[in-house]
Amino acid sequence: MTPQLSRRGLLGFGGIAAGGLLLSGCDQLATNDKLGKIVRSAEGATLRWQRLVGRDGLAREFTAADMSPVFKVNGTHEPMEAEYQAHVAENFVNWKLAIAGLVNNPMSLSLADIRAMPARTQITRHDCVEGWSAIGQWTGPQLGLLLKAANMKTNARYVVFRCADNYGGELSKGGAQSTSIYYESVDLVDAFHPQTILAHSMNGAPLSVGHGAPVRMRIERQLGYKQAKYVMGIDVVASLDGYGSGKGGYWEDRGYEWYAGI
Ligand SMILES: Nc1nc2c(c(=O)[nH]1)N[C@H]1C(S)=C(S)[C@@H](COP(=O)(O)O)O[C@H]1N2
Ligand SMILES: [Mo]
Repeated sequence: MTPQLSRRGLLGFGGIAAGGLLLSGCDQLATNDKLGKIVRSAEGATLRWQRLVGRDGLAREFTAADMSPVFKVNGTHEPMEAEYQAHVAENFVNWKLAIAGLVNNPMSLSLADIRAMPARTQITRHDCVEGWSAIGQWTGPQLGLLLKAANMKTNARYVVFRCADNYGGELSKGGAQSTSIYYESVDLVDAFHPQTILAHSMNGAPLSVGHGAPVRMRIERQLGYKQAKYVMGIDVVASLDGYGSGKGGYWEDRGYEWYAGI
C-alpha cells in the first residue's frame, strides 16, 4: 500500500475521529475563524490527517547518502533591497532577528545568538509546487525553543515570518496585491512541531544567500513556499489580518492554500 493510499483509506474514518480529536484536544481549531474554516474544508484534509497522526508526527528523514547533489535555488535568489544588501556586505554581524507581537519577553537575537542555541539537524525532502524536489540537510534551533523563551501571551494563535525580499508587483510572481513583501505563517501546532526549525546552516555550511541567509524556516510537513527564506522578523499574532491581503502568506494572497500539507 502506498502512503497515498493508506492515507486515503484512513481518512475515510478519520473524518469523524479527527473532528472529535480536534474539538476535544485543540480548542484553537474549533472556533469559527480562518483556521476553523480550513479544518472543515478540502484543504483541511491534510491538516486533519496530520493532526490525527499526532501533533508531532514527523516528516520522513533521510540519510546523508540520500542528499541531492544539486539543490535548486528557487524564488528569490538574492534580495536586492538596500537594507538586506548592507547586511550581506557586513556578513550579517549587525543583523538582528526580532521576536515580537504577543509575547511577554520580546527578543532581539544576533546570528551569533542563534548559532549558539541548541540545534536540531534534519535531512528532509523539499517539495516545490512547481514540480521539483530535493533532499537537503538543515540545522538550527527549534522555533518552539525561541517561542518558549519569548513567552507567548495566551491569545497567540499564529506565528508570522517577515522576509527581506519584495517582488514589487512582478507579474510572473502573481502581480501586485496589497503588499509584495514575501511572508509566511503557521499555526501554533506547526510552530511547536519538533521539525520546525530556524535553519542557519544547510548541508553543514552556513546558509548561502540563495537558500535564504542568514536564517530561513524549515516547516517539514508543508510545501516549499512555506519555507520562508531571509527571515527578518517573527511576529506572534492573534490574527493574520494585518499582513498582505490577510491570507497568511505571499502565495496564499495569490491563491495558494495556507495549509500546504505534503
Ligand atoms: N523569502 C522568500 N522565501 C521563499 C521564496 C521566496 O521567493 N522568497 N520562495 C519559496 C519557494 S516557492 C520555494 S520552493 C523555496 C525555495 O527554497 P530554495 O531556494 O532553498 O530552494 O523557498 C520558498 N521561500
Ligand atoms: Mo516552491
